[in-house]
Parts: sequence; structure tokens; C-alpha cells
Amino acid sequence: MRTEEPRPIRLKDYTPPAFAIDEVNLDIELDPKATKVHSRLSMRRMGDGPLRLDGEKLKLLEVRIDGEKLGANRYSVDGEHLTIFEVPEGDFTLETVTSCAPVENTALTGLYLSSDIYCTQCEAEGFRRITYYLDRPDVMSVFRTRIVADEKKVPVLLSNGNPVASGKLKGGKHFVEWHDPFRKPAYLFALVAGDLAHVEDKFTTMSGREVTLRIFVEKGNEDRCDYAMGALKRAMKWDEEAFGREYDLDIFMIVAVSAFNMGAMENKGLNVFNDKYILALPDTATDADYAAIEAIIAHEYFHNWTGNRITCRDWFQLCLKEGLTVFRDQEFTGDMRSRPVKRISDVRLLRAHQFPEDGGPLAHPVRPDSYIEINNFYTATVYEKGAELCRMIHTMVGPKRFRKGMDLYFERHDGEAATVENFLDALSDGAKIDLTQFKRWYSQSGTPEVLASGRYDAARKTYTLKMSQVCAPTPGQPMKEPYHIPVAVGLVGANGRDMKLQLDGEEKPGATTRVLHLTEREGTWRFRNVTEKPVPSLLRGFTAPVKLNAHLKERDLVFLMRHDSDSFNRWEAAQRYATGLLLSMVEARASGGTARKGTGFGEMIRDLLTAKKIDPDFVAQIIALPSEQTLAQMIGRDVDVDAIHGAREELRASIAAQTKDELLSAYERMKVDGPYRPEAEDAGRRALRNVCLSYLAVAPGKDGAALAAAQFREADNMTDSIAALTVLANIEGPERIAALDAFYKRWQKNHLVMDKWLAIQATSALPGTLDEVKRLTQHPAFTMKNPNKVRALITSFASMNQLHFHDAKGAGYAFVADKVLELDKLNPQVAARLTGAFRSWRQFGPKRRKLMVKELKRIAGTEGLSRDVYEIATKTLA
Ligand code: B3K
Ligand code: ZN
Repeated sequence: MRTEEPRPIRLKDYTPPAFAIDEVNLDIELDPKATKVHSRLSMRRMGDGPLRLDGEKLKLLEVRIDGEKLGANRYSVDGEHLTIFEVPEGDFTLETVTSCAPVENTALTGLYLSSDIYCTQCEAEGFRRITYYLDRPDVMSVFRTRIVADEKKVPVLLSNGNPVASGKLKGGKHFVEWHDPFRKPAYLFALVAGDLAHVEDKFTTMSGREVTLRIFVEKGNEDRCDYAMGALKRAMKWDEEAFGREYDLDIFMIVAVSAFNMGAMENKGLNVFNDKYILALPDTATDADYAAIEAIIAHEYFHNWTGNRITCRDWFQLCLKEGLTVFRDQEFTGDMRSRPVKRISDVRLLRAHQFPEDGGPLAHPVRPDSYIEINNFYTATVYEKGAELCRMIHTMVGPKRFRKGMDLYFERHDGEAATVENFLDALSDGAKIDLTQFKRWYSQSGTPEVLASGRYDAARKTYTLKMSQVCAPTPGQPMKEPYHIPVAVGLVGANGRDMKLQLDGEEKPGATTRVLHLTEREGTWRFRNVTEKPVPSLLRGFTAPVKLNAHLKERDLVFLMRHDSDSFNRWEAAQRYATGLLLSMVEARASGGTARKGTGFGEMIRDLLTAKKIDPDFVAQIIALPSEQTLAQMIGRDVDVDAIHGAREELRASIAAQTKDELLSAYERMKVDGPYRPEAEDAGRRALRNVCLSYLAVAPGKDGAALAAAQFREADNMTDSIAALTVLANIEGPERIAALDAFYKRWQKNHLVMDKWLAIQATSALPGTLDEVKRLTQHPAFTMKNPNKVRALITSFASMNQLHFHDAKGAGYAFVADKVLELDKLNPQVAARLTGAFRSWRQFGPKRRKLMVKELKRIAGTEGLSRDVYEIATKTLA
């Protein structure tokens, strides 16, 4: 239990800062135990109120105003603030000298030391662990940073902006001074220092300026940066072409570090990355790793305009930079790779993470209205649903008008700390659209449900579509106003072709896909000149983040999965068909009844695999079965994890039996010859081949283990090797042990590959997995101090291994709760994320619910708990 209940921060209490900081001068002398920070702030009063600076875990050595040292009676300090009682009326300079201990910083926020590299993470509120400051995003300033360190031990000294001076100092020390001419909030400050190597390239911007690009890595990793560098250049070019945004400094730097709380950070001119998203060679990185590297490099780079040049007024506006930047990176990937496959995987992600969040105890609006710990709000709702909101505007106005709206947003707010209102006003004025009702998406939480039904009138040749919307209550929001929901619609004729659509009141038929606007609780649309009964294809491309219930019959789903011209809806129809079948199998297991039989999915697989022309990546998506977690979500209550696992395995085996010849032939045909290339085309073939392998592994009469073992032995790239190892890790027997051992022996020195080895074992469905995971927490490849290791072993177990985390006796829950508490002492942010594994406790039967609640209460009641874990545990229980 916390002795003091933390107080929530509320959006409605926002007040502008009482002081502006025009310039920041930092002098930082690095030392593991006592880094000294001398800060000089040029300050100006802007409004009423005392000068109260944020500061945590700092030792205050000196305070001066306009050069005069202040006695202890002129200020007060506590664990969170430095308050100066009186300051001059006009401009003044505030100087502080403080010290902090990077080596003791295991929370990895502020300045920390890891693998002998000094590194900072300031978003959201880490700068206050480096020096006393007005640590809020609407205080923007020009930074000059001078870093001093031992020249031999710490030869590379980096910060934001351009380097302006460097030199040697007494006692074997040296310094580098950096100047960032762009005003920025403190959360974008960065410092990295250590014995780093780098690779370099150049980029010429659209106006002809040459920018130096550097990627810094630990020595020995220089040859693993080529893909990242290429991705950076593609992202820079794309932002110029798609959004007219050019890079603005002379140098752009990326640093890869191994201990990092999240994926990466967009600090101005000096992005810091989790090395998982930089380092790649074919034999160590999978296709998924390459794709993630490209997307995250682009995401962080795109923040330079959406986040840095225009930042957020306060943390409630986080979606302003995150949702928009995710939308931008999704579009980039859509252009670089397969657009339909990207859309499918984004929707998969949204449904897997955001829908459960929106339907559970931690539901919050895309723009939350209160928080206890802001780091808990870097969520799927803010990021992924936030991106969907931008996408809906894009869908409604089309690309050209959207671009006009964005141009106006950049023109109006460059250099400012903006709000969601500013964004919507610019979009509304620039793209000429009324977004008044649409704005509810930002303040109402929950996933709206759309009900659709259609009626064909053969005599009148009309098709009438009715749609209605409801949104269930969410915490603090019992009632919802109707949303503005754009629904793209098509009507498919018996020949599988789209009909031209003509709505009532229109003179002639037009496009084959139309965006209908559902703005009331109900709406009706009548299509004319419909010559035969159509099959409706609704919510094409997933034009809104809603749950659609269209009451489609099984034969309509089969029809759409074969014929829909909209790839997303083809995939959707296949998923719905398989889900329906699986749910009836789960039900049959529970009731002892008989399940519905359906061979449609297998037939579709057979047809797709034998078709003359196929897009392998798309086929890989459409033939994969919905995950166990998705099925649990669909069931929603009294979930039986064993029945779900059993049903899914049964269907997998029966599909494999039905189509084994086609699977095997595709498995052979999809083999990629020649050297590995990470490009989407080859990756798609590997993806399909490996889905075939996962089916073949359970096909009767095939020795799945032998096939996987052969692939494991022969693989010349990590994608094929991991796919085979995943199959083997789920089949008891000698091949399993041999493969896991061989993999370990080969890769034990590569920490990123070892993360894969840990995750594969943590997600195995075999009995005894929990004991194995416990054993692995003692393995030299694991440490609680590194977030990637925690995520690989413990988070994978808790959130990806539904079967074993929800062990009927509660052993999985107890283990994860122990780890949350252990981790909370080291790294509250990562511990809070892990606590999220308990959020779906209401989905389960009474026994499991009781066990999960017991662990949540044990967590919430622990003495000295962090604000981060406290907020998640108490809100989950509420
Ligand atoms: N802006 C950072 C995330 C910061 C998380 C702080 N807890 C990375 C990103 O979204 O690009
Ligand atoms: Zn971001």
C-alpha cells in the first residue's frame, strides 16, 4: 500500500506556465556516481504564481539568481520540486548546480548508464531527473549543451542539434558543445556518450541541402546498420514527397542501445533506439524484424515534424503527435510494401491490443481527461486508435484535401505546442470538412458497435441498407453520444463483380465503393437499379475502428472470401468464417454437443494455394487461423482457455488433413532461392511457406517434427530458422531439445537472438512451460535489469501464452505477480506494463477471476509501490 494516495492530474485544470525559458545552457560533467549538471536558464515571467521547478532524485549543490548565490532561506526543496520564494520582476538568469547518479538509475528514465554508455530518456518526465526545470511540453527553449567526460573512456559525446565546439581539457578530459537552434520542450532533450562506433551516409534534401546521417552502435556492430540506414533515407524522401516535410538540421543521428524502456525515442536530431530496431543481418534478424526496423525508423523520423516542430501543449494531447505519427508511418509502410497486408496487420494489432483495452477496466479516450502516471498512457488507444482517427478523416476527405489540411496545420502551428483542437481546426479549414461531431471520437472511450442489415427488393430493384450504432458504457462514461462513422460499402453481384452504386436521389450510377456517413443512432440508405440480389461488403478497408455485425450467412462469408475486390474484406470474411467454426467447436467441447462442420476454410486454402497467380504475403494472412486471444475476446465471458486451445489445434489438424498435398506443394514452391533479401516480395514467400509449415507440422501422416527439424538445419536466414524452431518448441521429443540447444550454442553471444530463444520457450503450449520459464529466469541469458529480456521471457509468457498464464490453479498469475513486484523496485514503467496482463480478468470463469483478483490485490496492497503500478493495479480492480 502507498502511504499517500497519488493525486490524478486533470485536463480541465490546465493552466499556462507562469514563466518562459528563452535559453538553456547546460554544462554536464559525466561521472557514473556523481554527474554534475550546471544549468543556466534565461527566464521571463509570463503569469502569476511562484517559481516552482520540477526535480527528482537530484542532489542540489547551489542555486543562483543573476549570479547571486541564494541562501537556504530563499528556496525550499523536496523530493519533487525546488521552489524559489522571490524572483526579480523582469528577465533573470536562474542557475542551479546539481548532481545525479546514472549508475544507480535502473528505471531507465533520466540519465542512466548501461553497458558503459551514458544515455537519456526524457519523455515524458525524465528531464527533471537530470536538472531542475519547468518539465512540461509547453515550455519550449533553445538548448546549448556542453558535455565533459574522460577522453579515453568516453570518446563520443552527443546531444541535440549541431556540434559547435570541441576540445581537450586538463586531466585527460575533453568536451563537445552542441547547439540546437529549434525551440523544444525538455522531453526532446538527449545526451548519449560512450565508446561508440558509427556508420555514416548523406542525404540531399528537396531544397538541395546536404545532411549528414550517422548511426552510432557499440563497437563491432557497424556491419549491422545497412538496412536501418537505407530505411532512414527512404523515410526522409517519403516525407518530402507525401507531406512536403524536409529535414531541418545539418546532421541527423541515431544511437542504438541495448537497455531501453520502449522501441525508440524521437529526440531532436538525436534519436535513441532500442538496438532491436536497428541491428540486422539476415542470419540474426527475421523478416518481421526488418519490417519493424523500417517502420520504427520512419516513425521516429516523422516525429521531427509531427511531435518536434509542432509539439503537444500538455500530455493529454499525446495523440496529437503519436496517433498522427503512427498514421504517417502506416502510410509509409503501405507505400514501401504491400498496402493490403499492412492494413490487415494494423487492424490485427488494433483488435488484439486496443479493443480489449477499450472494453476493459483501463479504457480511456484517445485524449484522456485524467491520469496518475503519464507513462501509463502510451497506450494502444492513444497510438493505434489515435491513428485510426486520422485515417477516418483521410478517408472522408480523400488524399488531396487531407494534404491541404495538413499543410495548413504545419503552417499555423510550426514552432508551437498545440492541442487536438488546433489540429482539427486546421484539418477542418484546410480540407473543408465539418469535424464538430467527429471530435467525439477523441473524448468518448469504448469501441462502438455497428449493426447492419440489408433487404433486397427484386420488384423495385432496390437494396436497402440499415445501420445503427451503440457504444457500451466504459469507466466514467455511462452514456455516449452518437459518433460520426464513415463506412465504406460495396455490393457484390453473383458473378463476383462489384456493382456500380446509385443511391436514392442520384441521377446515375457511380463508383463501386462508397463511403456512407453514419452520424445518427440509425441510418438508412437505398441503392437503386440493383439488378440482382447482392452480397454486401461493408466497412471495406476497415474505414472505422468499430465492431461490425452484419449478420452475414456462412455462404456469404465463403462468397466474400473468394470474390471481394477489397482485400481487407476478403481476409475479414475468412477470419469470420474460421472464428464462427472455432466458437462452435469451443461450445461443443464445453457442452458435450457436436460442433458445426465446415470445410469452406480448407477449400479456400486449397483454391488459393493452387491458383495460378497469388500474392503470397496476402495468402499467408488469409489462411492463418485467428489467435487464441482473439477467440477469448469474442467469447467474452467464462472463457475456457483449454477448450479454445483444443478447438484451435483440432481445426488446424483437420485443415492440414484436408489440404496436406497443396500445403506441401506450396511449401516447396515458395522456397526462395538465392541469397536472402529482406524485401517484401521474398518476405511474403517465406511468410506463406512458414504458415504452410505450421499446418504441415500437425498434418496426419506427415512427420511434422522431421520437416521442421530439416528446415531448422538448412535455414540460411533467421526467419526460416525461427519459424522451424517455433514449431519444434511445441512438439515434445528429441528434435525439440536438440534444436533449442543448437540454437543456444550458436547464438548465446548475441543478446537480441537470445531474446527470441527466450520468447519461443515462454510461448510454448507444452505442459511444463511455466516451470521452464521459472528456470529460465535464472539462466545467464536473462536479467531483470534489461527490459528486452523481461519482455522476451515474462511479458511473452503473460500476454502471449494464454493457455499457461491462465493455469487453472493460478500458478501463472502468482508467478507474474511476483515478477511485477520484483521489477517495480527496479523499473516501474516496465513493471506497470506487465501488470496489464491481468486486465482481462473479467473474461474468465469465477475460479480464475478470484485467483487473478487475489494477485491484483496483493500487488495493489504492497508497501512502497510505484505510482505506475499502483495506477494500473487499482484501476484494473475497480
Ligand atoms: N515518443 C516515444 C515514446 C515515449 C514513451 C515514454 N514512456 C516513442 C515514440 O512513440 O515514438
Ligand atoms: Zn511516436
